[in-house]
Amino acid sequence: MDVGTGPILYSFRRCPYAIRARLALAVAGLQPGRELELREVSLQAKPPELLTASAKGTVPVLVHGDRVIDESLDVMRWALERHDPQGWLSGWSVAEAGAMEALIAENDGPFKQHLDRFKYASRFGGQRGNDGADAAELARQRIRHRAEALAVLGCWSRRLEPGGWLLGGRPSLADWALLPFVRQFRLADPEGFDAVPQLAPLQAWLARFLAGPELAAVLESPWAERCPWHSPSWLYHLALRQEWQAAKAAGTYCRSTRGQSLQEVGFIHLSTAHQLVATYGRFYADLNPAEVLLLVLDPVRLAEAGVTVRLEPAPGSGDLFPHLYGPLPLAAVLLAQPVVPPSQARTSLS
Ligand SMILES: N[C@@H](CCC(=O)N[C@@H](CS)C(=O)NCC(=O)O)C(=O)O
Repeated sequence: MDVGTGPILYSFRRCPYAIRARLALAVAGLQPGRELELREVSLQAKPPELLTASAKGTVPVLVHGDRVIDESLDVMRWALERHDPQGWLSGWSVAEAGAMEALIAENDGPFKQHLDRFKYASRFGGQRGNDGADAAELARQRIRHRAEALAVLGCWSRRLEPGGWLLGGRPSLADWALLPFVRQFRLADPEGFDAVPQLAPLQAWLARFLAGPELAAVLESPWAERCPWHSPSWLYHLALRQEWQAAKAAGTYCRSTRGQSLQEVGFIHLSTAHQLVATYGRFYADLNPAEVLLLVLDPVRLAEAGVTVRLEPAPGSGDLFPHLYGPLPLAAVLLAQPVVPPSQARTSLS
């Protein structure tokens, strides 16, 4: 299978749903850059390609030919149906398969609800404010959701005792599907989690996962590029951090490229996704990468703001580059993210 014709996975490094999908794809032997194209996205600016594939806009999404799989469990099953060398899905009795389904439903339903309301209490707190009454109510809700989540974890912990895995002596789909969420629960309050004596079997189960090669593999490159994928539907501009900050304060960005203004040049230099590596290498590679930002621009918003983009030849290059005639409308900037130099990013700037 070639990348380009093979499956594409839209993913987000930290997302527990995406982590479990990547765990299954990895065990099935589908590696990014070889059997699969990995597109790390930003949840703040989802690329049009992802939203066209699946309008609900969640990750992970796997696209293979005409097929779109936009639920993490379905991605896991799709991968394991191709190759399940460790028997995550196969070799279980009907009753065990039923128990697996029930555990996953409990995780994705009530446990995830309590986890979110414990971890992100303020997002779910309704009316927010600085007044003490609201803060006290939020704190009470947080404690309640933690207790409810711990009750679910207690049940799972008791299941682990006979063999160390949720269904006994070997890991199943349920273990791999739940582990990223229990990891997330612990991350919200590691000391608190580690201090619950009734959870000893679950703590050991999680610790083995945290120390194991499977999780490390899918949190590292190439499985988990930190830099979002560059969409061919977007345009890009490399900016100096200081100049971008000044522009935001002033409400207008008028730099053309490094050391030159819009007024001097007549347009702002932009790049397409495939031109970024070369543009960075030619003009910014000698700078501290922390001083360079990659601005992600939405051409639709540029057009709505009434500015013109023309594709024009750049001197010394056979390529046509997008040139923006007028100040950059700040509303068209979807993201301003620290640049990741190609040497650190593998595929991320290409
Ligand atoms: N049921 C979906 C849930 C996926 C999900 O909610 N992913 C989160 C990230 S962890 C997401 O994409 N949220 C959309 C957003 O934040 O805009 C699945 O299992 O794939």
